[in-house]
Amino acid sequence: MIEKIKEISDAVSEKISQITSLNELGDLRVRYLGKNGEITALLKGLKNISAEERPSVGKHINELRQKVDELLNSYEERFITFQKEKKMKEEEIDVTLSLPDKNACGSLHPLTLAKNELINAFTGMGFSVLEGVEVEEDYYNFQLLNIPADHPARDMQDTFYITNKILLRTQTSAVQARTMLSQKPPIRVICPGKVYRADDDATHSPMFHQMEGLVVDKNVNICDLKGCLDEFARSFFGADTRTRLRPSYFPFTEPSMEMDVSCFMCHGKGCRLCKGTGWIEVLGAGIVNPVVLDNCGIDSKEYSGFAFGIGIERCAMLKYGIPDIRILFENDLRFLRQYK
Ligand code: 2NM
Repeated sequence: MIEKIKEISDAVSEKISQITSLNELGDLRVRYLGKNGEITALLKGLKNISAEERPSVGKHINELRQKVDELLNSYEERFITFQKEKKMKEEEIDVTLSLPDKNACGSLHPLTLAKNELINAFTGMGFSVLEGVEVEEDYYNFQLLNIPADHPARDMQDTFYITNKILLRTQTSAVQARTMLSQKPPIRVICPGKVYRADDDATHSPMFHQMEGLVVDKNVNICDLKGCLDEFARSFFGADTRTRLRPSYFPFTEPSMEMDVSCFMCHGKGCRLCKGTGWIEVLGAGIVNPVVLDNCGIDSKEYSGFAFGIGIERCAMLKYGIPDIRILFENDLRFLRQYK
């Protein structure tokens, strides 16, 4: 019996040192101290032992039972503490770490901002917005607009040709030519969009954005043109902006002119932005050449119109003080984030 007690004592010590979970600890408790456990069985067997030996053997068994119970309890405690600490370590949070900015969100590109402002200025005056195709036919891009075959714009050096007759549009006027062909006056449209020219330096990009406008109705004249563009200039560059028209030349308008706005940085005194002149050139415009109206199926004896073309990059560069057009297309986040 004493041997059996020693055997169990050793077995428990060995087994308990190998357990890896509370479940295994529970199993051990059942195996030794449970109703049908090995130590319980020893106690039950006491009745078969002689009366002289019974007290001493009984004492040993009780001591064993107590020892195993204490051992199991202490392991259980250690196990629970160990698991708690492990969990704490795993879930440790460094409250001094800075969080990723959950409120971070994108913003519109400065060109989109400028385009939206240009559109707002004109839709406020009753213009509709029209977009067309970027791959255009020579016929709509040049021919209808009175740009002759020997005009420099038609040169391979200036225009990206896809075939003899198909090209990347060099201006959005083609959209307006198509509009005149398909709609009856009164026409009041603006056409913002990408245009392409073989040009590349600090102020020119081979792809850039333009917004052209067209008004066709009865008795449209230069006063209408000036009133409309003055209104635009004050809306886009500020209420105190003054404008001036200078003569110019475009094949699709006659007469043609360019519009300057008073420099919004120095208010006309002369500075770096306006190169000391007090004026900044912002757009080209003119009375639609009667030839263009007739080409597009509108009777030039009954109707007249004015048209204009604005460079969106140029407007954005002026308004946001951007010195080089290429910055607009590099997508450097340090630049873009300034326009939130
Ligand atoms: C400009 C300057 C002047 C223009 C003309 C037309 C059309 F289709 F009516 F003929 N659209 N846009 C125009 C006139 C464009 O850009 C500097």
